[in-house]
Amino acid sequence: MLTWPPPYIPQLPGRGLPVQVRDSSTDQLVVAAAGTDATLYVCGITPYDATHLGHAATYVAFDILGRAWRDAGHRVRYASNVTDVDDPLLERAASLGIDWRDLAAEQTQLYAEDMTALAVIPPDVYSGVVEVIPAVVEAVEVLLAAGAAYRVPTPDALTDDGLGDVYADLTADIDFGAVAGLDDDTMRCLSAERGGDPERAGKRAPLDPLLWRRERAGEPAWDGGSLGRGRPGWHIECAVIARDALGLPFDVEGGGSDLQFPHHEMSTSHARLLDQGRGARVHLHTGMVGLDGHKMSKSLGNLVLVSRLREQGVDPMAVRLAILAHRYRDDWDWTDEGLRAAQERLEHWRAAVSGNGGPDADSTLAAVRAALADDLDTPGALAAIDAWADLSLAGTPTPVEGAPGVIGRTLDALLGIRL
Ligand code: 5CA
Ligand code: ZN
Repeated sequence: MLTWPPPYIPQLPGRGLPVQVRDSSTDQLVVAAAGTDATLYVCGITPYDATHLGHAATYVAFDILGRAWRDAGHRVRYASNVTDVDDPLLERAASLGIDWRDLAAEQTQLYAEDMTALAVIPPDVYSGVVEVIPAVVEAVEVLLAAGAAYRVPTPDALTDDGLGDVYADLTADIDFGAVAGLDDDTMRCLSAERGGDPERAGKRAPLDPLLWRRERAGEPAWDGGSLGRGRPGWHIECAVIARDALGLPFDVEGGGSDLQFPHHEMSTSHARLLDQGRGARVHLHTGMVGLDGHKMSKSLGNLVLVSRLREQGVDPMAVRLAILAHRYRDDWDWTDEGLRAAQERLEHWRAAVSGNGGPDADSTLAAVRAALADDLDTPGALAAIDAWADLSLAGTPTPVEGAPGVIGRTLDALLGIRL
């Protein structure tokens, strides 16, 4: 799948610190990348109702991780997906009376434009599910052959040839549950809420996730080799795309906190069984962005879209800055007030860097680096820039030539804010 153009990233003097993040599975601070190569998989959009502020906040958060990694000297490899065939997309296209492919293509394009405007560095590997169906089929065949998956009869399938849908048998994975650490009742509730089918008859256990769905009337389907025509389940898609793009184990698997269970629990379990090893070393989840106290979500329809704000003439850098004013792992509400504050901050910073000289920038750069290395503390980074800007506007007695340029490049390279 085509990505969007990468933003220019200016060079900074010196080097960033090793980046620590709080692993959402263990709640421990850990160094996010194990070696020189830093590998990241972030779950991409299901292309409808894109790109709302919740999506944007999640991708901006992981963009900050990628920038901090680069600054610390890592070679970053970033992979992401587009869930371009799945039940919610098909249902939305049906309710709009349009072809699901047209809806997916149009929304994926809009997402790319929004990401470009928000200066998000594009993934190195960017795959639609539709592009990786043969690899998914092969993976499901491997799990079946290993006894880690089983078939469930499908009397309602287009062709009742006895092959059935395929489900993962979670008892095959002794580490299942390690990603989210939830009890059974909670897992069952969340599974029902978030795309699972705990009530489906014929499964060995309620939580077992779908790997391959046989063709049903009116649904798209692809050649599935020995599985029969059908389409992939949700979690196996990310397991396969991440494995093929990054190898296993990779450093960080990320997304919003709504993905920790079941999606990342299941995709990590699939990855473990596919390669008898590990999925991601670290799981990282962003908080949920809400509006008026409710999670912003496609199903509730309480969305603020980046594209709508852009149409209204809002500076995308102000949108990005409004996001960065929050800790990535907190839940928070999008408000007009927050956007206004970001616009004012941007104006303040623009005025502060407009001179030739200013307060020494070295300690500010160091403070921004320290904040980002400390679990991506963007509010701390913004506070360091605020302090510099206040000094600059107050008029420093010993201005350093070129200091505003260093601050401008710091903002651009580390925070993705172009003044
Ligand atoms: N395609 C799947 C992942 S494989 C999916 O969850 N798509 S999505 O379009 O629903 O969400 C895209 C990303 O935005 C996910 O990482 C999701 O966790 C995140 N996200 C969704 N809603 C919010 C929200 N209100 N606040 C923060 N992040 C959100
Ligand atoms: Zn995913």
